[in-house]
Amino acid sequence: MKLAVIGFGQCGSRIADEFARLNGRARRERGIEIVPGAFAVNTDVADLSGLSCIRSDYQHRILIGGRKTGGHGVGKINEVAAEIAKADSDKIVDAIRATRRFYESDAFLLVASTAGGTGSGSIPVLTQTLKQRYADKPVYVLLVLPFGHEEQTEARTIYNTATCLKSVGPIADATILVDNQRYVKKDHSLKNNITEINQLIVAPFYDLLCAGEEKKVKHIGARLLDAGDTMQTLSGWTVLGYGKSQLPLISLPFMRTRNFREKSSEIHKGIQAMDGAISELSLECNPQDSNKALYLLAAPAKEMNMALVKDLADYLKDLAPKAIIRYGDYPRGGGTLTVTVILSQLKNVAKVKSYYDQFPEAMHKKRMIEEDMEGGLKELLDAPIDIPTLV
Ligand SMILES: Nc1nc2c(ncn2[C@@H]2O[C@H](COP(=O)(O)OP(=O)(O)OP(=O)(O)O)[C@@H](O)[C@H]2O)c(=O)[nH]1
Ligand SMILES: [Mg+2]
Repeated sequence: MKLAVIGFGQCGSRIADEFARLNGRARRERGIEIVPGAFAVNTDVADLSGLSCIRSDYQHRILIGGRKTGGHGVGKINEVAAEIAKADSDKIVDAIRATRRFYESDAFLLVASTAGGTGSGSIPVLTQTLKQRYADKPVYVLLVLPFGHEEQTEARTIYNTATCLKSVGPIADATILVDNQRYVKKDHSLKNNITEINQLIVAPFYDLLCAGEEKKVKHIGARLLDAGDTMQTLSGWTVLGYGKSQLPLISLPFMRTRNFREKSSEIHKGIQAMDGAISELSLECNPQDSNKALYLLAAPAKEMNMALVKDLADYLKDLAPKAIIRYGDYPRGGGTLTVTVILSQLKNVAKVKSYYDQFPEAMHKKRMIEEDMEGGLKELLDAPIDIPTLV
């Protein structure tokens, strides 16, 4: 499956940059293309300059609202970003359309954080615009939810998140939710953490996108998972998971024989990777709430067989009994066995509901801050009468 990835705001652009890097890896390692176009859209010119893999021309790094913001961002006010995106949506679509390889993509993936201003305000507008202009290309959205401490300290966090979720949810073909807080590792500085978090966010896409694009027979699975399967699964609120098992040395090509014990360890490794994927989901949720699910098993060919693929399907069925389950295998090189899981069409997402529940209080706080600022400004303007003015 090939994606046109468009990042909005700083977080979205950095993750789109990570997708561009993933495409480079797919080209190098597997000789295939998975992201024929990666784009960054921002109101902040400095953030656009900080990217490394997205091409640096104006058609791939798209500055919007330049006249209104002077290239300095919208300072978390997502209503302003939405206005700017409405005014500049033609500019964005024209830039993307004009790029050489855009037409190869099967679907759009739009990415932004929900807590900032630019990303959370512009992503709903462009989701709608792209849905209207490209009836045959699904528009998927990946939204990054804020860290716990941001919810407590910044009044705009809940306001922006709730308005963004409400605006995107009903119009996107699927909304993939990623919770920053789930990726926090205490022993890193925030800068390193963010880069590492972004790599973890895109990791589940690698095998998933590559599997259907393979051209070499030895890399085509007995049960091939292609773009159609993924598109049939992605719908509504969605989470992703990715689990990995290190394979024993026996998997090296010169050690081919194995006994029944090693065979049972093969199943164990598969279950272990599936457990890893489920416990590391991009957002905490109950798998029982999903109506559509998918998993992809990727490992060297001799580490997989249809019995293992089927066992894992049964295992996922136990976890998500109501879901229609699609699955496939992807024989590839390397010393690991990985399982990628998508749980989609979730009918209940506690975290989304908690943002909606907190909204009235966030709205109240936002008003208080605005009134406070207006009051303070007025007090400053009401200078004592005996001070002379110069104009
Ligand atoms: N995972 C991840 N989160 C990020 C990254 N950069 C920022 N964030 C999170 O995104 C939110 C802030 O949004 P940004 O994307 O920086 O804001 P923006 O869309 O550029 O909007 P403004 O700067 O307000 O115009 C916070 O919750 C940050 O923790 C990133 O590279 N990766
Ligand atoms: Mg910004």
